[in-house]
Amino acid sequence: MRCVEDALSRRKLLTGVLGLVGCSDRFNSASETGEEGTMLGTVPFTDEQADLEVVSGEGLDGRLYTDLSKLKDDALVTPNETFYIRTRYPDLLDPNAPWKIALGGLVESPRDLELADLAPKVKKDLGPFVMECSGNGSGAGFGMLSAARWSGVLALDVLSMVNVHPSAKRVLVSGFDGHSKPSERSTPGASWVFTFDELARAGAFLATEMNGAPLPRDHGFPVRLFVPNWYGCTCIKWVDAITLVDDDVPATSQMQEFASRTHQNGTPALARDYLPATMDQAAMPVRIEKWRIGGALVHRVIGIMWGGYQVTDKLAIRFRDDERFVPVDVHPKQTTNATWTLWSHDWRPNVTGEYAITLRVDDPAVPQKRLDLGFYRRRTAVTQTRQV
Ligand SMILES: Nc1nc2c(c(=O)[nH]1)N[C@H]1C(S)=C(S)[C@@H](COP(=O)(O)O)O[C@H]1N2
Ligand SMILES: [Mo]
Repeated sequence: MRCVEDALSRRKLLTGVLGLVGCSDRFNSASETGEEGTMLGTVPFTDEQADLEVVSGEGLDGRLYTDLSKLKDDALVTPNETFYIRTRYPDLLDPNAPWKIALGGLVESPRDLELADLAPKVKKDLGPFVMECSGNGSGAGFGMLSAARWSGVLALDVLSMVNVHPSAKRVLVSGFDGHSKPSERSTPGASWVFTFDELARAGAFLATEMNGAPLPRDHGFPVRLFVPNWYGCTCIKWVDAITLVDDDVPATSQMQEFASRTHQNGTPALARDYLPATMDQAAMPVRIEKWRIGGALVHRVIGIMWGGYQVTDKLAIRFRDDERFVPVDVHPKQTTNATWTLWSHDWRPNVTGEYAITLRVDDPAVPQKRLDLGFYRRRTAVTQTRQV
């Protein structure tokens, strides 16, 4: 790492004055070379006009988009107030009624679980985990993506509270979706079917707390499902039923609605024909800073990588489709796929004009469906090159 090798001694000298530590501050303010530059401002992405961090709409059309440009290495958890929202608290829910989850289907004796039954099994601080809406996109400033620390009860611990019949092969998790206003875009009735193995492998849990506070209403109060590394559409909010089912159950309306966004082969009729709605390795830029460093202009592109099934050090970037991909600088190294990791890249374009920023992982062994599709491409206009 250039930063460590060349700049550490100089940085040490500066540390006392500027309060900088190592070079992880690169995502915040200091220059990569250790030579102090001046940040001149930020450059916007082209054609992205989403209103960020304001709640809009109601019920199934309720939204809030997280402002990812604020991500910094000391601010990698999204506060509850600005965590993205897809579907707001159903107005037909009574927040004061005692909560019950009907645990039934192919079990010996069905029962209603109360919050008091779950409380002793809550595991604190299971996170941080990212969650992304499978319908994320430029219309939302790509802000249907956030990370939080979660507490909750592992799904397998919930299932161990009943005797499961041997014919039970899958688990249907359903949430309340009573909205008095019909939606303009979405189908009500949130539910998803999982195998035991999928729940176990993902470490799925019924979340009761988010960032150390009770779940906010819009995020599923009092109980939601969280499936680490699966798309948000599987993370059912206001969970009110868990039903053990056999291998022939139909796909739910939610699974069908989200089939293309979770990259299924068509829209299968049966739950067992769905692929896990997991997130392949993904990455995108979230902020472009303009710096003057030693008389030269540098566009510092800051971004995130998330999703994926194994850590990688092969993330690469290009700015035009006819360019070669060059490695980006991930520091500190990616150590987990559970939450996002920051990267940065100092870019010195020679000509002004429009650029399309594309990332990919230079490793054929790493599944990256959405990167292959150019799903997270963001464009920017360069109005100034080299000299300042
Ligand atoms: N009951 C219910 N649960 C739901 C939904 C819904 O409409 N109703 N939307 C799903 C979708 S598509 C996403 S992306 C996540 C969003 O969770 P969040 O609003 O807490 O970010 O919730 C999921 N759980
Ligand atoms: Mo979603």
